[in-house]
Amino acid sequence: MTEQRTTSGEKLITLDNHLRHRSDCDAGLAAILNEIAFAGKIIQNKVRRARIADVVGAVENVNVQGEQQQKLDVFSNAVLIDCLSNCAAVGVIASEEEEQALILERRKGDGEYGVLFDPLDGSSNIDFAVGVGTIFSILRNVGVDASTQAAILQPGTQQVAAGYILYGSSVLLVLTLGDGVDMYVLDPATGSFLLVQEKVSIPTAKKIYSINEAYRNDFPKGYQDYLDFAHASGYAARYIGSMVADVHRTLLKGGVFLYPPTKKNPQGKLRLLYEANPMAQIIEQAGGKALVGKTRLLEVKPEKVHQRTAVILGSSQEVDAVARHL
Ligand code: AHM
Ligand code: MG
Repeated sequence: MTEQRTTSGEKLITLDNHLRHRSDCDAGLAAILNEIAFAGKIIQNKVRRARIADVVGAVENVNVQGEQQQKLDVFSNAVLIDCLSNCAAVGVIASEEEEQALILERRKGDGEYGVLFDPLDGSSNIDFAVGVGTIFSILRNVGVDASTQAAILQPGTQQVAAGYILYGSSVLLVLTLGDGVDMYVLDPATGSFLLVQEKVSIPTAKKIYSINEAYRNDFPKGYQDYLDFAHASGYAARYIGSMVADVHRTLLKGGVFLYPPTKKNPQGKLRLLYEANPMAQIIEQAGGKALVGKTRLLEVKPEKVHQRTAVILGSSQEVDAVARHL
Protein backbone atom coordinates (compact mmCIF):
# COMPACT_ATOMS: atom_id res chain seq x y z
CA MET A 1 0.00 0.00 0.00
CA THR A 2 1.45 3.40 -0.94
CA GLU A 3 0.70 6.17 1.53
CA GLN A 4 0.70 9.66 0.01
CA ARG A 5 3.61 11.76 1.33
CA THR A 6 4.03 15.50 0.91
CA THR A 7 6.53 18.10 2.11
CA SER A 8 3.81 20.16 3.81
CA GLY A 9 2.55 17.14 5.72
CA GLU A 10 -0.87 17.59 4.09
CA LYS A 11 -2.26 15.31 1.42
CA LEU A 12 -2.99 17.67 -1.44
CA ILE A 13 -3.66 15.65 -4.58
CA THR A 14 -7.28 16.08 -5.57
CA LEU A 15 -9.28 13.39 -7.34
CA ASP A 16 -9.49 15.60 -10.42
CA ASN A 17 -5.75 16.22 -10.50
CA HIS A 18 -4.96 12.57 -9.92
CA LEU A 19 -7.24 11.47 -12.75
CA ARG A 20 -5.78 14.06 -15.14
CA HIS A 21 -2.35 12.54 -14.72
CA ARG A 22 -3.46 8.99 -15.47
CA SER A 23 -2.93 7.66 -18.98
CA ASP A 24 -5.77 5.16 -18.51
CA CYS A 25 -8.40 7.83 -17.84
CA ASP A 26 -9.72 9.75 -20.85
CA ALA A 27 -11.53 13.07 -20.48
CA GLY A 28 -14.97 11.45 -20.67
CA LEU A 29 -14.22 8.95 -17.93
CA ALA A 30 -12.69 11.66 -15.75
CA ALA A 31 -15.79 13.81 -16.24
CA ILE A 32 -18.02 10.91 -15.15
CA LEU A 33 -15.93 10.19 -12.06
CA ASN A 34 -15.95 13.86 -11.12
CA GLU A 35 -19.75 13.93 -11.51
CA ILE A 36 -20.10 10.85 -9.28
CA ALA A 37 -17.82 12.49 -6.71
CA PHE A 38 -19.87 15.68 -6.90
CA ALA A 39 -23.10 13.72 -6.45
CA GLY A 40 -21.46 12.01 -3.46
CA LYS A 41 -20.80 15.37 -1.84
CA ILE A 42 -24.46 16.34 -2.19
CA ILE A 43 -25.62 12.96 -0.90
CA GLN A 44 -23.24 12.99 2.07
CA ASN A 45 -24.52 16.41 3.06
CA LYS A 46 -28.11 15.14 3.01
CA VAL A 47 -27.14 11.97 4.88
CA ARG A 48 -25.41 14.03 7.58
CA ARG A 49 -28.41 16.36 7.90
CA ALA A 50 -30.98 13.58 7.58
CA ARG A 51 -32.83 14.27 10.81
CA ILE A 52 -32.57 18.03 10.40
CA ALA A 53 -33.75 17.96 6.79
CA ASP A 54 -36.56 15.50 7.62
CA VAL A 55 -35.39 12.83 5.20
CA VAL A 56 -35.23 9.88 7.57
CA GLY A 57 -37.71 7.05 7.04
CA ALA A 58 -39.47 5.50 4.11
CA VAL A 59 -41.55 6.85 1.26
CA GLU A 60 -44.75 5.02 0.33
CA ASN A 61 -43.21 3.33 -2.72
CA VAL A 62 -41.42 0.05 -2.94
CA ASN A 63 -38.78 -0.11 -5.65
CA VAL A 64 -38.64 -2.51 -8.59
CA GLN A 65 -37.12 -5.17 -6.34
CA GLY A 66 -40.13 -5.00 -4.01
CA GLU A 67 -38.06 -3.27 -1.33
CA GLN A 68 -39.19 -0.33 0.73
CA GLN A 69 -37.64 2.88 -0.62
CA GLN A 70 -36.20 5.27 1.92
CA LYS A 71 -36.50 9.02 1.33
CA LEU A 72 -32.74 9.15 0.98
CA ASP A 73 -32.77 6.38 -1.67
CA VAL A 74 -35.05 8.49 -3.81
CA PHE A 75 -33.03 11.65 -3.22
CA SER A 76 -29.68 9.98 -3.91
CA ASN A 77 -30.99 8.36 -7.08
CA ALA A 78 -32.28 11.70 -8.38
CA VAL A 79 -29.00 13.47 -7.61
CA LEU A 80 -26.92 10.86 -9.43
CA ILE A 81 -29.21 10.89 -12.46
CA ASP A 82 -29.15 14.70 -12.57
CA CYS A 83 -25.37 14.84 -12.32
CA LEU A 84 -24.70 12.06 -14.83
CA SER A 85 -27.28 13.40 -17.30
CA ASN A 86 -25.16 16.55 -17.49
CA CYS A 87 -22.20 14.53 -18.63
CA ALA A 88 -21.81 14.07 -22.40
CA ALA A 89 -19.77 10.88 -22.01
CA VAL A 90 -22.73 9.03 -20.44
CA GLY A 91 -25.05 7.20 -22.84
CA VAL A 92 -26.84 4.80 -20.48
CA ILE A 93 -27.66 4.86 -16.80
CA ALA A 94 -28.95 1.94 -14.74
CA SER A 95 -29.91 2.25 -11.09
CA GLU A 96 -31.16 -0.08 -8.39
CA GLU A 97 -34.04 2.33 -7.96
CA GLU A 98 -35.13 2.40 -11.65
CA GLU A 99 -36.99 -0.44 -13.33
CA GLN A 100 -35.33 -0.01 -16.73
CA ALA A 101 -31.95 1.26 -17.79
CA LEU A 102 -32.27 4.88 -18.86
CA ILE A 103 -30.95 5.46 -22.34
CA LEU A 104 -30.11 9.11 -22.69
CA GLU A 105 -31.86 9.49 -26.04
CA ARG A 106 -30.27 12.68 -27.15
CA ARG A 107 -26.87 11.05 -26.84
CA LYS A 108 -27.74 7.68 -28.28
CA GLY A 109 -24.61 6.47 -29.98
CA ASP A 110 -22.20 9.07 -28.72
CA GLY A 111 -22.35 8.73 -24.95
CA GLU A 112 -19.47 6.32 -24.85
CA TYR A 113 -19.97 4.99 -21.30
CA GLY A 114 -22.71 3.29 -19.34
CA VAL A 115 -22.94 3.96 -15.60
CA LEU A 116 -24.65 1.56 -13.21
CA PHE A 117 -25.18 2.34 -9.55
CA ASP A 118 -26.82 1.60 -6.27
CA PRO A 119 -27.40 5.18 -5.15
CA LEU A 120 -27.54 4.49 -1.42
CA ASP A 121 -26.69 0.97 -0.40
CA GLY A 122 -27.56 -0.09 3.12
CA SER A 123 -30.16 2.65 3.37
CA SER A 124 -32.32 0.68 5.80
CA ASN A 125 -29.54 1.59 8.28
CA ILE A 126 -29.74 5.30 7.63
CA ASP A 127 -32.09 6.16 10.48
CA PHE A 128 -29.47 4.87 12.92
CA ALA A 129 -26.49 6.82 11.54
CA VAL A 130 -24.76 3.65 10.36
CA GLY A 131 -22.35 3.86 7.41
CA VAL A 132 -24.06 3.68 4.01
CA GLY A 133 -22.69 4.21 0.53
CA THR A 134 -23.00 4.69 -3.21
CA ILE A 135 -21.66 1.83 -5.36
CA PHE A 136 -20.93 2.34 -9.07
CA SER A 137 -19.74 0.47 -12.13
CA ILE A 138 -18.71 2.02 -15.45
CA LEU A 139 -18.81 0.11 -18.73
CA ARG A 140 -18.16 0.99 -22.34
CA ASN A 141 -21.43 1.76 -24.04
CA VAL A 142 -21.36 -0.92 -26.71
CA GLY A 143 -24.21 -1.33 -29.19
CA VAL A 144 -26.63 1.13 -27.69
CA ASP A 145 -30.15 0.30 -28.74
CA ALA A 146 -33.06 1.93 -26.93
CA SER A 147 -35.11 -1.27 -27.26
CA THR A 148 -32.58 -3.44 -25.41
CA GLN A 149 -30.42 -3.23 -22.35
CA ALA A 150 -27.51 -4.92 -24.10
CA ALA A 151 -25.28 -1.97 -23.44
CA ILE A 152 -25.19 -2.73 -19.75
CA LEU A 153 -25.52 -6.52 -19.71
CA GLN A 154 -21.79 -7.10 -19.75
CA PRO A 155 -19.75 -9.27 -17.38
CA GLY A 156 -17.81 -7.54 -14.64
CA THR A 157 -14.53 -8.22 -16.45
CA GLN A 158 -15.61 -5.48 -18.88
CA GLN A 159 -15.81 -2.79 -16.22
CA VAL A 160 -13.69 0.22 -17.12
CA ALA A 161 -13.96 1.59 -13.60
CA ALA A 162 -15.70 0.65 -10.39
CA GLY A 163 -15.89 2.00 -6.90
CA TYR A 164 -17.87 3.18 -3.93
CA ILE A 165 -18.32 6.20 -1.74
CA LEU A 166 -18.71 5.36 1.94
CA TYR A 167 -20.65 7.88 4.02
CA GLY A 168 -19.24 6.94 7.40
CA SER A 169 -17.53 8.87 10.16
CA SER A 170 -15.55 10.24 7.23
CA VAL A 171 -16.46 10.14 3.55
CA LEU A 172 -14.23 7.90 1.43
CA LEU A 173 -14.09 7.29 -2.30
CA VAL A 174 -12.49 3.97 -3.24
CA LEU A 175 -11.83 3.58 -6.95
CA THR A 176 -10.27 1.21 -9.45
CA LEU A 177 -9.67 1.86 -13.13
CA GLY A 178 -8.46 -1.73 -13.53
CA ASP A 179 -4.91 -1.04 -12.37
CA GLY A 180 -4.97 -1.16 -8.59
CA VAL A 181 -7.18 0.57 -6.06
CA ASP A 182 -6.89 4.16 -4.86
CA MET A 183 -8.54 5.73 -1.85
CA TYR A 184 -9.59 9.36 -1.46
CA VAL A 185 -11.06 11.11 1.57
CA LEU A 186 -13.46 14.04 1.37
CA ASP A 187 -11.79 16.97 3.10
CA PRO A 188 -14.57 18.93 4.83
CA ALA A 189 -12.39 22.04 4.83
CA THR A 190 -11.90 22.25 1.06
CA GLY A 191 -14.80 20.13 -0.20
CA SER A 192 -12.35 18.08 -2.30
CA PHE A 193 -11.71 14.38 -2.43
CA LEU A 194 -7.97 14.06 -1.64
CA LEU A 195 -5.81 11.06 -2.44
CA VAL A 196 -4.75 9.30 0.76
CA GLN A 197 -3.61 5.90 -0.49
CA GLU A 198 -2.56 4.40 -3.82
CA LYS A 199 -2.41 0.68 -4.59
CA VAL A 200 -4.51 -0.37 -1.62
CA SER A 201 -3.94 -4.06 -0.95
CA ILE A 202 -6.10 -6.45 1.03
CA PRO A 203 -4.36 -8.73 3.57
CA THR A 204 -4.07 -12.27 2.19
CA ALA A 205 -5.59 -13.80 5.32
CA LYS A 206 -7.49 -12.70 8.42
CA LYS A 207 -9.77 -14.77 10.62
CA ILE A 208 -12.87 -12.64 10.22
CA TYR A 209 -16.10 -13.66 8.50
CA SER A 210 -18.90 -11.25 7.67
CA ILE A 211 -22.29 -12.84 7.02
CA ASN A 212 -25.87 -12.60 8.25
CA GLU A 213 -25.56 -15.73 10.35
CA ALA A 214 -29.21 -15.56 11.41
CA TYR A 215 -30.00 -17.18 8.03
CA ARG A 216 -27.64 -20.09 8.69
CA ASN A 217 -30.33 -22.77 8.44
CA ASP A 218 -31.38 -21.36 5.07
CA PHE A 219 -27.87 -21.53 3.57
CA PRO A 220 -26.74 -24.46 1.39
CA LYS A 221 -24.87 -27.08 3.41
CA GLY A 222 -21.39 -26.03 2.25
CA TYR A 223 -21.80 -22.58 3.84
CA GLN A 224 -22.98 -24.19 7.07
CA ASP A 225 -19.92 -26.43 7.00
CA TYR A 226 -17.71 -23.37 6.46
CA LEU A 227 -19.28 -21.67 9.49
CA ASP A 228 -18.59 -24.77 11.59
CA PHE A 229 -14.98 -24.64 10.38
CA ALA A 230 -14.74 -20.92 11.23
CA HIS A 231 -16.19 -21.48 14.71
CA ALA A 232 -13.72 -24.29 15.34
CA SER A 233 -10.80 -22.23 14.02
CA GLY A 234 -11.00 -19.12 16.19
CA TYR A 235 -12.62 -16.73 13.71
CA ALA A 236 -14.30 -13.46 14.72
CA ALA A 237 -17.63 -12.34 13.22
CA ARG A 238 -18.24 -8.78 12.01
CA TYR A 239 -21.46 -7.83 10.22
CA ILE A 240 -22.83 -4.32 9.85
CA GLY A 241 -25.52 -5.20 7.30
CA SER A 242 -24.42 -2.41 5.02
CA MET A 243 -22.40 -3.85 2.14
CA VAL A 244 -20.22 -0.80 1.54
CA ALA A 245 -19.19 -0.67 5.19
CA ASP A 246 -18.68 -4.45 5.45
CA VAL A 247 -16.66 -4.61 2.22
CA HIS A 248 -14.60 -1.56 3.15
CA ARG A 249 -13.61 -3.13 6.46
CA THR A 250 -12.80 -6.36 4.64
CA LEU A 251 -10.65 -4.48 2.11
CA LEU A 252 -8.56 -2.73 4.75
CA LYS A 253 -8.51 -5.33 7.49
CA GLY A 254 -8.93 -8.59 5.62
CA GLY A 255 -11.37 -11.46 6.11
CA VAL A 256 -14.25 -12.65 3.99
CA PHE A 257 -17.66 -11.13 3.22
CA LEU A 258 -20.40 -13.54 2.21
CA TYR A 259 -24.00 -13.31 1.08
CA PRO A 260 -24.96 -16.90 0.17
CA PRO A 261 -28.14 -18.12 -1.49
CA THR A 262 -31.00 -18.44 1.01
CA LYS A 263 -34.45 -20.01 0.83
CA LYS A 264 -35.90 -16.50 0.45
CA ASN A 265 -33.31 -15.45 -2.16
CA PRO A 266 -32.15 -18.65 -3.91
CA GLN A 267 -29.95 -16.62 -6.29
CA GLY A 268 -28.54 -14.54 -3.41
CA LYS A 269 -29.77 -11.09 -2.41
CA LEU A 270 -27.18 -8.70 -3.76
CA ARG A 271 -27.44 -7.29 -7.26
CA LEU A 272 -24.83 -8.47 -9.73
CA LEU A 273 -24.35 -5.40 -11.87
CA TYR A 274 -24.19 -2.54 -9.43
CA GLU A 275 -23.35 -4.16 -6.08
CA ALA A 276 -21.40 -7.39 -6.56
CA ASN A 277 -19.43 -6.60 -9.75
CA PRO A 278 -17.96 -3.27 -8.62
CA MET A 279 -17.04 -4.69 -5.22
CA ALA A 280 -15.54 -7.79 -6.85
CA GLN A 281 -13.36 -5.67 -9.10
CA ILE A 282 -12.16 -3.54 -6.19
CA ILE A 283 -11.30 -6.64 -4.15
CA GLU A 284 -9.53 -8.38 -7.05
CA GLN A 285 -7.58 -5.25 -7.91
CA ALA A 286 -6.47 -5.08 -4.28
CA GLY A 287 -5.18 -8.66 -4.53
CA GLY A 288 -8.19 -10.52 -3.14
CA LYS A 289 -10.74 -12.87 -4.70
CA ALA A 290 -14.46 -12.75 -5.48
CA LEU A 291 -16.56 -15.82 -6.27
CA VAL A 292 -20.11 -17.01 -6.84
CA GLY A 293 -19.91 -20.52 -5.48
CA LYS A 294 -16.68 -21.68 -7.10
CA THR A 295 -16.94 -19.43 -10.16
CA ARG A 296 -15.15 -16.12 -10.57
CA LEU A 297 -17.85 -13.52 -10.00
CA LEU A 298 -16.58 -11.07 -12.64
CA GLU A 299 -17.04 -13.70 -15.37
CA VAL A 300 -20.77 -14.18 -14.81
CA LYS A 301 -22.69 -13.16 -17.93
CA PRO A 302 -25.65 -11.06 -16.80
CA GLU A 303 -29.12 -11.61 -18.23
CA LYS A 304 -31.13 -8.98 -16.39
CA VAL A 305 -30.41 -5.50 -15.11
CA HIS A 306 -31.52 -6.33 -11.59
CA GLN A 307 -30.11 -9.86 -11.52
CA ARG A 308 -29.20 -11.10 -8.07
CA THR A 309 -26.19 -13.13 -7.15
CA ALA A 310 -24.54 -14.89 -4.24
CA VAL A 311 -21.22 -13.34 -3.21
CA ILE A 312 -18.02 -14.52 -1.52
CA LEU A 313 -15.27 -11.90 -1.52
CA GLY A 314 -12.23 -10.87 0.46
CA SER A 315 -8.74 -12.07 1.36
CA SER A 316 -7.59 -14.73 -1.08
CA GLN A 317 -6.89 -17.39 1.57
CA GLU A 318 -10.21 -16.74 3.31
CA VAL A 319 -12.18 -16.97 0.05
CA ASP A 320 -10.33 -20.21 -0.73
CA ALA A 321 -11.28 -21.53 2.71
CA VAL A 322 -14.97 -20.92 1.97
CA ALA A 323 -14.70 -22.44 -1.52
CA ARG A 324 -13.11 -25.59 -0.10
CA HIS A 325 -16.33 -26.27 1.81
CA LEU A 326 -18.68 -25.81 -1.17
P1 AHM B 1 -30.15 -2.50 -0.27
O1 AHM B 1 -29.46 -2.29 -1.59
O2 AHM B 1 -31.63 -2.56 -0.40
O3 AHM B 1 -29.68 -1.52 0.77
O4 AHM B 1 -29.77 -4.00 0.20
C1 AHM B 1 -28.46 -4.42 0.20
C2 AHM B 1 -27.97 -4.58 1.61
C3 AHM B 1 -26.47 -4.65 1.66
O5 AHM B 1 -25.95 -3.39 1.98
C4 AHM B 1 -26.21 -5.62 2.77
O6 AHM B 1 -25.01 -6.33 2.56
C5 AHM B 1 -27.39 -6.54 2.71
O7 AHM B 1 -28.43 -5.81 2.08
C6 AHM B 1 -27.86 -6.94 4.05
O8 AHM B 1 -28.92 -7.83 3.92
P2 AHM B 1 -29.50 -8.62 5.20
O9 AHM B 1 -30.25 -7.60 5.98
O10 AHM B 1 -30.38 -9.67 4.59
O11 AHM B 1 -28.34 -9.20 5.95
MG1 MG C 1 -27.90 -2.00 -2.27
